[in-house]
Amino acid sequence: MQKFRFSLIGSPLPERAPRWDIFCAVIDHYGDAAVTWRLARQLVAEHGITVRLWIDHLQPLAALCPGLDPALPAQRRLGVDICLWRGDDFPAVEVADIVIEAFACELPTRYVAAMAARPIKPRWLNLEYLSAEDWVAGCHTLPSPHPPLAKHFFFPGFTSSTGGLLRESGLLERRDAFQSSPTMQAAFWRQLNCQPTAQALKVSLFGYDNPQLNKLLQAWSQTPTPIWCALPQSILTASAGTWFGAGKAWRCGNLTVQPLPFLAQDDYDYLLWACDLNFVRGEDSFVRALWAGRPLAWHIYPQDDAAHHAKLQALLDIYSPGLDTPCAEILREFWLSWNRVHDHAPDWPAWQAILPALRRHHQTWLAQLTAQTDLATNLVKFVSIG
Ligand code: TRH
Repeated sequence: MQKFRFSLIGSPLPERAPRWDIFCAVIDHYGDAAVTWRLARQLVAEHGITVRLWIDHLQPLAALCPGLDPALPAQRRLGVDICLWRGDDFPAVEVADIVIEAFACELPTRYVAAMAARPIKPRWLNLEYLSAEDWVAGCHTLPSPHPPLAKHFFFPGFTSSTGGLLRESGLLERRDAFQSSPTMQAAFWRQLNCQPTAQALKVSLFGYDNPQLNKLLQAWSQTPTPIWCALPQSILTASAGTWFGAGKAWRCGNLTVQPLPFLAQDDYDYLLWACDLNFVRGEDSFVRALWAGRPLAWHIYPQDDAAHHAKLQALLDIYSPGLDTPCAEILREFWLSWNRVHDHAPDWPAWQAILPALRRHHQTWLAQLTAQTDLATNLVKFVSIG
């Protein structure tokens, strides 16, 4: 366990262990809760930090962490104090030493006033969304003055000039142990009460509503080799059910789809590790699929102004180098069509043909990412140097 000493603005170092407050406003889906919960757990488990997670909706967190009771406004899980927070009706609590505002959520006025009133001002960071765009490195750790406080931007990212990616210690070793053990994999499938078709390509499918799904299912049903698709609960479950037809088995040609409940966050990792190809979305499932070490198709979080197109392109630009040109083009085309940047049907036969090359490439690329420091450690280092 690594520990750092913290300097607070204009102050001597405190005697006691530092306390962190992480604030999360759930915009939609699971990502905001998923990232802040993952970070909070890692800070407690690996850095010995006392963490309160203030979150304005407990339901998404309860889906990720089944032991959590969404009816309880305050509870402790895995060492993290989880507190329900609603708008500006905020209790008078002692301000933490380090305050993380996730994804530019607005902190309660009363809390900010208490931060400003503290003789020793807390460190205040805005943890931003993940993007591979070039400008991120230039904005990472920039200050934003809020006299008498100072807030700093902290950007996750893919290079050592950014805050890095969430990756808990020992994750890759646990993944390797699982992926090299048929016994562990069989036990996992048993626990989910399902049995992948023998010799099938195993695919997991998680994403946003997507009119391209029907074309993909059609292509999968016509492949010469079997495809077995694990479908944890998402909006795609209903779409796939409609495609198969009410009351019908989820089988067509060489395709079998296995609907699953929404899995606990830690179990979802096992699913990603157990599959040959993962369709993921948003931010956190995408990062977890990277660490799974298997090829992936990413449905990026769609934004009204199509700002996500540039983000998708930026990721392709850093991910593709090293792939030969035809493979890089197939990868790009497939991701663009899955994200409906254009309306061509996803070219499954072309994609399937390059899967072995993609798998090799992914592992090489991942080795570079793995060499970088993880986001939680970078955060702890940043606040420790003042
Ligand atoms: O749910 P999301 O679409 O969240 C989104 C994105 O984070 C987006 O960038 C953000 O702007 C928006 O929220 C507000 O996708 P994401 O980020 O992948 O989060 C899903 C989480 O759910 C992730 O931690 C994986 C987890 N998960 C499970 O725990 N069990 C499951 O069965 C599945 C399918 C996912």
